[in-house]
Amino acid sequence: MKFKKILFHNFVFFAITMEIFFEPKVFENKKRKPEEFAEIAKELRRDVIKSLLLAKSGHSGGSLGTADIFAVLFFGGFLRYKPENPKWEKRDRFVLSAGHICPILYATLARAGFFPVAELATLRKLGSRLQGHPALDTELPGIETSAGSLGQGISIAVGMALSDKYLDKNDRRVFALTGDGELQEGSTWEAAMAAGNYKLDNLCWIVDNNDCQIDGRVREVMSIYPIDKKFEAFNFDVITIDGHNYNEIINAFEKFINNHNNQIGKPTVIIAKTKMGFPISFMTDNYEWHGIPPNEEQALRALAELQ
Ligand SMILES: Cc1ncc(C[n+]2csc(CCOP(=O)(O)OP(=O)(O)O)c2C)c(N)n1
Ligand SMILES: [Mg+2]
Repeated sequence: MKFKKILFHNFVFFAITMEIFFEPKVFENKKRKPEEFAEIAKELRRDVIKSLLLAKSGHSGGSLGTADIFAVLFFGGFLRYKPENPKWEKRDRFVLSAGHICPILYATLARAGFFPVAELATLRKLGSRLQGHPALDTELPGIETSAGSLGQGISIAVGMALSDKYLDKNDRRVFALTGDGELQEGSTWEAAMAAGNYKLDNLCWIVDNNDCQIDGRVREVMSIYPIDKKFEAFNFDVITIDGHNYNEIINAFEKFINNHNNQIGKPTVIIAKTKMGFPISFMTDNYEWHGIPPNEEQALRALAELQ
């Protein structure tokens, strides 16, 4: 009986994975109307679901919940990059400090043209460039640093912004995204203190404030609130937004870019209120989706919701 069940299960998985196809569509990085981001974010979310299903492991919740932010940052003309020349010296940098949600970064980089979209099917496979956390040694185009040990990516981002502003004296901007549970890492506050002290107006720190972490609500596990007051105390320009509202995301990035252009002498933090797993009905705002992939049936339901 058990054997039959396993056979059936494998058959269903095989049948479904045969259906999984990544249409090789890429998106331009240009100024867009807010409503244009909906279709891009949907494509990114479909990529996340498909690659996690094929990997049979990985982090669904944060990857889905931040898709709207990724769509605007990479495809709205805010982050400057050239996919055909990933090391272009005038590029801005994006650092995913919350390295565990790399499926959304991989989907974004692929859809921007950094590497073939079909490679998304190799997530977490042995020998793949798409490891479970971003790793520099895989030489995946578009990855600026390894990350995954919480708190480290943001410190690296602060170091990048410091050297850009004071050593190289260039025009580069550094964008970095941390989780909110990640703010429980002491080193994040050391990074914040340094960024504020050194007036890093070339740094845009995005906090994915979903109030969920690996095993509960952030406010219940160990509260990091009030986040805004803490960053204000460290000399940040604080912008709080609904992380699923394209207008608000666009305005926040525009504000940061003005802050940088006007050399306000403060880093910017965007506290993005998001929902883990959004907008999938059975995942939304549920921390149990922090670190698991959908099974076949769940993936099909999710893809149907993303039509
Ligand atoms: C230093 C360190 N400690 C623990 C972990 C394991 N870990 C990975 S993600 C995570 C939860 C982080 O919460 P949050 O930043 O809110 O991310 P979300 O669950 O919202 O995706 C933990 C504890 C880690 N990667 N690094
Ligand atoms: Mg979180």
